[in-house]
Order: sequence, then C-alpha cells, then structure tokens
Amino acid sequence: MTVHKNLLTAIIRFLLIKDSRSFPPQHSPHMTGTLPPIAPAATTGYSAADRIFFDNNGYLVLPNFLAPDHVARLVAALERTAVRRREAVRTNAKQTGFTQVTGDSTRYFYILDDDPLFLELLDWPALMPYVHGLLNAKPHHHGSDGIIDFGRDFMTRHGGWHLDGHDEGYRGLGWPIPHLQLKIGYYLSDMTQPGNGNLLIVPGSHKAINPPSLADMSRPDHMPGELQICAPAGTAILFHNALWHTAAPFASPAHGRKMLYYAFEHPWMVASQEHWGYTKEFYNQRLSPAQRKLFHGWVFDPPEQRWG
Ligand SMILES: O=C(O)CCC(=O)C(=O)O
Repeated sequence: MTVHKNLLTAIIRFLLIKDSRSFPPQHSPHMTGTLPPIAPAATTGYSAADRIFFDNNGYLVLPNFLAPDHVARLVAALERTAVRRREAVRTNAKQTGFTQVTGDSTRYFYILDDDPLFLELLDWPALMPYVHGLLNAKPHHHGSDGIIDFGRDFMTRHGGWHLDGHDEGYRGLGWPIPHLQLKIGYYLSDMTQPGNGNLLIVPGSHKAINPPSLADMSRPDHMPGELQICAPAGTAILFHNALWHTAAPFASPAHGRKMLYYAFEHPWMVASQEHWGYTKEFYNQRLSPAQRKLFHGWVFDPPEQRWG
C-alpha cells in the first residue's frame, strides 16, 4: 500500500513539474488537405460503398462506365494514334512521351495531345468524383497511355507483376504503402473472357507487408489470390498504386486487347518528367480551366501562382 502511495505521489509530482525547456513559438498547423468527401451516389455515382470497397480491396470496377459510341470513337482515336506513333518511331521523329512497338502491337505513353478525345477523357465528369473521393480533392494528372496488343506478339510473355510508383512502388516509405497514385484502366475491347491481356490483380495486396517471391512474380500460372478482371468494353477499373498487378497472358495468338490508362496523384507531387514533353501551346491553349488545375501552375506561360 505504501509503495502504491509513494508511486502515486511521484507521478503527481512529475506531472506538476513545469517543463523548463524553451521551445520556439509554434504556428498552428495549417491543413493543406482534407479527408476526401463522400459524395452522394445519387448525384455522382460515387458512394460510401465504393470508398469502403476500395479501402479494403485496393480496386474498384465500374462496368459500362463509357457508352458504346464513346468507346467506338476512342478506339478509332487509339488506332489512328498508333499509326502516327509507329511512324514517329520508324522515322525517329520527336514525340511526347514514348512508344513501345512489339510486332504489330503498340503501347504509347503521354497521350493527352495525341487526340482531343484523349484530352477530353482526362477529367471525364463521371470520373472526377471518384478521383476526388478516393485520392485528393485537388488531384493532379500523373500519366496516360494507350495500348493495342495482339496476342500473337506476346505468347511468351509472363510475369510482370509490379506496384506503381518510383523506388519499386514507394516501398521505401514503409508499410502500409500510402495511396499516392490512383490509376484508371479503361477497357475499349471486350474483355468479358479471361486470356485477353485483362488486368490481373491481387485484391487487398495494397496492404501486404511482404512482396511476393521472385519465383511467384515470374510464374506463368500466376500469383496466389489473383483476380483476372473480366468485363465488357467501356469498363473503368480504378486501383491503388500499391496493389500488385500485371496484364494477364493471352490465351491464344488470336486474342488481344485495346485499353487506355490514366493516372492521378496528389498536388504536392511532381508528376513525371515526361510532362515536359508537352508543348507550351498544349499547356497554354488546349486545356480547359478545369484541366489546367490538374497540372502545376508553373507549367504555364506565364506561370499561374496557385497552390494545388
Ligand atoms: O499492361 C497492363 O495492363 C498493366 C498495366 C500496368 O501494369 C501499369 O500501367 O502499371
């Protein structure tokens, strides 16, 4: 009992001692962001249920997100641009970003100035509530790419599992890896069956402490817990940078896919250096006021002095 009493007195005395150290004056903390709002489903399509699903699983699938006629116009733009980009590769001409040519297949990066439809999709009104709600109320654009793949060009490809982001997926930041990028994949061809280069993910893996083994990552029969996303053309798939993902193998040389990817990040990140490849005219003249906000103010001439 005496021991307890002494201990209690010591604790009280300790709490009453005034701290004699001097600290520099502290400014009250300035909030540069707020928790994402949860928009009412009735007005935006984005709901609290979407948020919870994304938090727990690291992805969200929105089937038939783009209308069929919109998909058809995007496919035409994707094909037109592939022809132009392949020609730029062949002639070593300057292009924004870069283009990967594999046989007849083409994947090209930083596509916003390749076709007005690609720019229009950047801040597609139905998408932005998801970006605001899942990532940041003042998002910035991170990157974009277009894909036309023919199975015959990739029959020996497997593996490719990765996280998105610098330094092997921001892994140096520790666990859980923060949500720094939101990627959106748009299916533009029918991917209702597996084996079409569908997006292959491991649900919930954005919270995983341990990376898969190198052997698992290169297995042609894939990763424990994987999910191949089978969905129609027009589907949008949103996913967290720390979700393990890759493209599924093609079931036959006759299979194939057409896709677009867009990515967003926080406004205090610096985007990709490829953004400097867009022309001054693109930044100054082709972006709508809302689209300008998706880039840092310093890319404009004159620079816009603003935060976010
Ligand atoms: O090729 C694919 O569909 C996978 C895309 C991907 O891994 C990525 O954009 O980070």
